[in-house]
Amino acid sequence: MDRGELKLYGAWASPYVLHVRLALKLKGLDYDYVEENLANKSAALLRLNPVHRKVPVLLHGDRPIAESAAILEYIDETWPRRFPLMPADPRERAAVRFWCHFAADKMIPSLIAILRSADEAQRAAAVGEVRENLELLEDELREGFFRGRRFFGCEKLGFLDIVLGVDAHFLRGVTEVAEVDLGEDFPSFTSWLREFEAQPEVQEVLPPSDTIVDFLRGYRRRILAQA
Ligand SMILES: N[C@@H](CCC(=O)N[C@@H](CS)C(=O)NCC(=O)O)C(=O)O
Repeated sequence: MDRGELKLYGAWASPYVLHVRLALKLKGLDYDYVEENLANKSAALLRLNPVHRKVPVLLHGDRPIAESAAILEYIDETWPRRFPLMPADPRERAAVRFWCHFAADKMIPSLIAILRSADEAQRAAAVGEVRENLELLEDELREGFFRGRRFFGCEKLGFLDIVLGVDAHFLRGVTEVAEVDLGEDFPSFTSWLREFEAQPEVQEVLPPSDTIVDFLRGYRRRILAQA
């Protein structure tokens, strides 16, 4: 494929953009990358994603695709033989989509709530939500549809590993910034996350924890200053 064919509009600290970058890395696809300033978005981004005006947007030739989950599915369906991301079985595909919605609708909002918490009561409520979410994931890994697997994608990373793994990498950063100690309460989740983070493609794509922590500290400082 011609390198000029794929162009990704992103922001380096966006988990949604990192989902796409990791999928492209696992697929072995080259692409041009445009770093957006989200405080002053380019005319190109506004034209390519007029509905949400957000990153990521993937441009394939002259076709823009927005929304990270839709982009991941597009990449997987366009290059199905390179490192398949979605399972073949419909029941398993449904489970993957279910937990991707869980990540977007419950996991990420609970992390943002911790970063935005302005007093101890808000912080405790947000930490409680994160704990509840982790308990659900822990149960899923131990007893649910994906039990007994090394990764959600079995022996190799799959669609759900990408989404939950990147988000969980940010969760680590959030717990450090907010000084939340999760202790040893989620052993299956913790060992899955460790294996995910040890994969060479993940290490190449994800910013180091320190960099994420600095970014999240800055984000929290700005939010609290506006309150
Ligand atoms: N549901 C979208 C969420 C994308 C998103 O929230 N992107 C953020 C960066 S993390 C963004 O572009 N924010 C800019 C804005 O809200 O104006 C997806 O999965 O792609």
